[in-house]
Amino acid sequence: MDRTDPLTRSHRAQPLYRQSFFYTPEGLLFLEGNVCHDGLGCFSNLPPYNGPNRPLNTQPQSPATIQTKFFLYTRCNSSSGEELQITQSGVVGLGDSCYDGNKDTKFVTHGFMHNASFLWVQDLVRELILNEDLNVIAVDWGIGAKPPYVQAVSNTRVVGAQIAQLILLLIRETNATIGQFHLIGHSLGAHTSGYAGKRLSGLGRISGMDPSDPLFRDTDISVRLDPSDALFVDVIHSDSATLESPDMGNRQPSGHVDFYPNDGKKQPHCPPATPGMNVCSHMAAVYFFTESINSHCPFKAYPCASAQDFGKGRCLRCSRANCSTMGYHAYKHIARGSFYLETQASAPYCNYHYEVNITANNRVNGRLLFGFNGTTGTLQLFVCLAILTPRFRRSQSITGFTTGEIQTVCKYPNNRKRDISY
Ligand SMILES: [Ca+2]
Repeated sequence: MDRTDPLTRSHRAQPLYRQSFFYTPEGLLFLEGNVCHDGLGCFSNLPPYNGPNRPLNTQPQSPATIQTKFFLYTRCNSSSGEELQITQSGVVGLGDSCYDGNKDTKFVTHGFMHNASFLWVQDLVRELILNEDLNVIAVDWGIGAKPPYVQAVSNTRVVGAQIAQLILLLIRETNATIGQFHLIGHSLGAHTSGYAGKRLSGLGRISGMDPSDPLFRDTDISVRLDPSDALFVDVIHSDSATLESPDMGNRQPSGHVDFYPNDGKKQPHCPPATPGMNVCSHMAAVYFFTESINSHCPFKAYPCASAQDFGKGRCLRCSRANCSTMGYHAYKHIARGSFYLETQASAPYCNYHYEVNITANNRVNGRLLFGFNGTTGTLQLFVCLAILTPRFRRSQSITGFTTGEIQTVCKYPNNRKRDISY
């Protein structure tokens, strides 16, 4: 019979804290100090985990509270996930599962208030398996991802540590190598993937889909997703926050390549939303990434000095060396830096970007009519001209529609050939 004080017994069941408590103006309880969990190490929320850019913070909850689950999907079990459980002796369920260490492994990690049952997770898993014969592990930390946001933010550190722990076990127990692992995360799941990568040397890739902004902006690179977290880090910014508009996604470059579709905010297929509540734009990065996996349309993205310059059509020329493609196939390109592109206002979202270059041979005025025959249809286009003097060149970017990859361009007869060339 345990004769110790019930309060003491209760404390014994808890992780070891160096404790201090305080109440915020919102009435939430926060905890400062250091907490350790078996197999995962200790988590301090001293700087850089708090500071001017992260005024609110708390300790992560325990693995027993977060209850992270890992569900394996492969082509041999594409419709129902097989649960893999981490134990001190190894990965329970691995031997009887379809996991094949000779094949690449992707992790898909959700963000705040989501879980692995969300439709977008299932869609992404399905497209990955359709594209390639590989292992996909959906990470479910839905219990730890519940409000308050500041608690979910902190819990990502434990979930990231658990992902790293599972990867190391898979390497130990199968033929898998660290470079074969690719972590794909949305929102808080992007930073979660960064925490996993920080613990692993030589992780192959992390794809961040609109990494969260609140409590991450301008923090130390050890606190947020950054290029040091994997050999290749690609990031899509779709609801990026600015000083004027405190939205959900982080705008600062966070990868070897950063993509800013539609200037990285206010996606054209989304209805107008209150700043900070644009869930549609925040989710857009997921839909773009998912579509990119098996799409014939490449989501071609262009380097540019600014989104404003790109919007003015000044950056539509590039080569294979300095352009990239947003989404799943970004790793095939050697270009690094920030890239811009536009998408369509409804699914499928991938768009092509066209540019017409006209040189006047004589003094001309009026309008020109072109026809573009593309892989998905034919487009007629009027180009309105102000007065062009000889040898004056004009470029016009064309957005808002697509006709696929241009095959031929024809100029209608009312354009006098001697007047212009294009
Ligand atoms: Ca980092």
